Amino acid sequence: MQPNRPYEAGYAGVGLTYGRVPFAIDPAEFADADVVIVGAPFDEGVSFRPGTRFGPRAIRQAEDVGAPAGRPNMELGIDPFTALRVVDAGDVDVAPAFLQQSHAALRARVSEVLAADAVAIVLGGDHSLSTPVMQAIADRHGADGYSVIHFDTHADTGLDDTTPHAIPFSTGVKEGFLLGSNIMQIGLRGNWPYPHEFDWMREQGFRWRTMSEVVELGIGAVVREAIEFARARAPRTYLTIDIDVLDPAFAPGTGTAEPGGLMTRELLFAARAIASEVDLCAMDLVEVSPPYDHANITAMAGHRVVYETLSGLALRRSGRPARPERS
Ligand SMILES: [Mn+2]
Repeated sequence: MQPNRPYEAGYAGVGLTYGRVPFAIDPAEFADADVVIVGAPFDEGVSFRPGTRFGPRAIRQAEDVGAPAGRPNMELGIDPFTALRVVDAGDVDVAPAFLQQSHAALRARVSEVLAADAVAIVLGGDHSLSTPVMQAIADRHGADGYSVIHFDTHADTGLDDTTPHAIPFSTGVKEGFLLGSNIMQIGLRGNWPYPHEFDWMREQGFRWRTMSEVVELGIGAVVREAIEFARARAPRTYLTIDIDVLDPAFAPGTGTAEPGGLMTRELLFAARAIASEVDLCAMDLVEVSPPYDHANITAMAGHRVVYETLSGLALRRSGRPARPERS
């Protein structure tokens, strides 16, 4: 089902699927899909400012291209919407104020996508959604069957079990659906995690690059390191991107902004490079909070991070080298 006219201006129409791809809510329709987009509009897991329940809709509506205009990726020379069959399954059936029930719905939905051998791309929603996403991946491939590349200001490895969006990666290790030695985190800054939490992360084998290390080494070197790390640890990779890894100048619309982060162009490069060089099983883009956004800056960044991920995935599936448009 296609929610728009065959040809429609970028500002017209309901435009409620990501990139105006076909809507496919029945899991039977996932069978021939390469990628299934899933919205997870809940924010009961946050520690500070809620609002990410409005994220999936804002990211989808950040589209500014008509349908079905071509969207060839200038840096790769491939159009992901032509090279891949991408469908949008809409949002999971969330239960207001019942985070566990919303998590269960997302775990079930991602399991259906993985069972169809498609890549799940989840639009958040707060970062607690990584818990059901990783549970679904581990259900299918085992805890040792996947690695994680995680972009974030915060490590989300809280040890007090109180705030759901601050603990998915510690919970995963404690409950056995994530191996601590299989995760690399990029962009950490600010004051948290605290030293005792970093000690725990070291003990579990976590790897990370702080924002200062990214500045010193360069985003290219850090992304290369992450790709090699992920490929060495497991046959497939889960890419999870908290939009607050961006500087608030580039992503003001988020709940726990922290100055001193990545530029949007660096994150777009990273998503494109990683998706073109690892075998992704799932990806998510979390913590876009439209009530704090200005001029759709953050929603647009989230939309484009997903687009670059799709582009990299399309290139990898094509089996050919990139053909960037150069003079
Ligand atoms: Mn996070």
